Amino acid sequence: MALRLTTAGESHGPGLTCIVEGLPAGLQIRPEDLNRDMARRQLGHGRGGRMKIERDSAEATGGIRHGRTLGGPIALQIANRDYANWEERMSPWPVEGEVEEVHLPRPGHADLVGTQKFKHSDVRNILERASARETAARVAGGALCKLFLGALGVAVHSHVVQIASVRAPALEHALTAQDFAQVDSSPVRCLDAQATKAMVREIDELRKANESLGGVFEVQAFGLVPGLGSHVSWEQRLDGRLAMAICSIQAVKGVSIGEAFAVAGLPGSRAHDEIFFSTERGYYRETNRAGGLEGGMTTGGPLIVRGAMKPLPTLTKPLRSVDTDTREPALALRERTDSCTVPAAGVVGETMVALIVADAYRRKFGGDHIDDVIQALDAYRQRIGWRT
Ligand code: EPS
Repeated sequence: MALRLTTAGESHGPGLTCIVEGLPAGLQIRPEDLNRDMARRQLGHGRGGRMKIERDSAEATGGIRHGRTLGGPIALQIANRDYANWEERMSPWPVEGEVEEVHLPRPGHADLVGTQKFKHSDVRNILERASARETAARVAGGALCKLFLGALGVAVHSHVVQIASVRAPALEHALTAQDFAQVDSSPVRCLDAQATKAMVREIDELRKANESLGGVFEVQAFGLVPGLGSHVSWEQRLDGRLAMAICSIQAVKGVSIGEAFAVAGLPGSRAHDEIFFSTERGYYRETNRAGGLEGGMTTGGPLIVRGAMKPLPTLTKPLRSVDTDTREPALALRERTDSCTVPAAGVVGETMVALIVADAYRRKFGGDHIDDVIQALDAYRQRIGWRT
């Protein structure tokens, strides 16, 4: 049994849809559980004018009855409020008037390659779907995955560790789920107060200079059972599945798991997590350099995944490009845009980690009703003597 999340919709079209297939029946869902994460995704210093227009909320149109999942595909709809300003340009059906085409691809965006591949002359046919607006639909579906994981004792959180040249200081202790309680009150979703101030300053300064900013977010999942994922074949290794999911987020170009890039430079004796056993704790480790994964399987320690985001490719002072109609040199499309979305990308990262981990629980424990899943999980925990 696998879990699937599919989205449809364009940034300025009528709306977005998310379909999640593979969740068990009997899971309790409240509208506020979906909308909390959707609102969190809209926060963050550095967003542009669009976020003043949208107030994202998901309407369930299938798979949920009286607040419980039925076991079939779940459909969620998110309206684009901005569609009111784009009705003619983005109408699904032919319109009377002339709609101007976009012919100025932005370096770093899907624009040019997308038009070549899909035989479109209008760049808008590509940029509308490539837009990170699509992540609103992912987050709605991801909230369902988080609710499923919550019923199994798993919590997924995120924080920002770098924006442009500003890095949050390395933490002296391992984080727990409680450490994330206040993270959304930082305007950049950073756990360090000093770094928050420096990051806000960096965004303001670079935005004034017509620049966009990238950065790094970290997602951690707590309460996992050991043995999710598998070493037996490449596509079941959880490291690989997580890397793909994080790299699928718009503008993410790099992923690391645990202390990946740091341990690459260390001798083996300082790179791994030694194993201990006590009758009270069972098997345990005192470090978590592996980020909670060994051999493509969860160890039971916190899962730690980072995503590195490039600066957004829509620039208010555009880069050089070519007019695809005339093939003459031209400046790239200049559009309303965000200058920094790393804080929002962290929330999307939570979604993607929740999806991959929830899928791993579905594959391992099956079950048509949530009670069946809990029963199978309890039996496994007992078999391996897992106490945490
Ligand atoms: C985006 C450009 C901006 C962002 C958008 C992603 O939209 P607009 O072109 O309407 O100003 O605000 O993100 C969202 C709308 C969202 O909900 O996150 C892009 O080109 O990727």
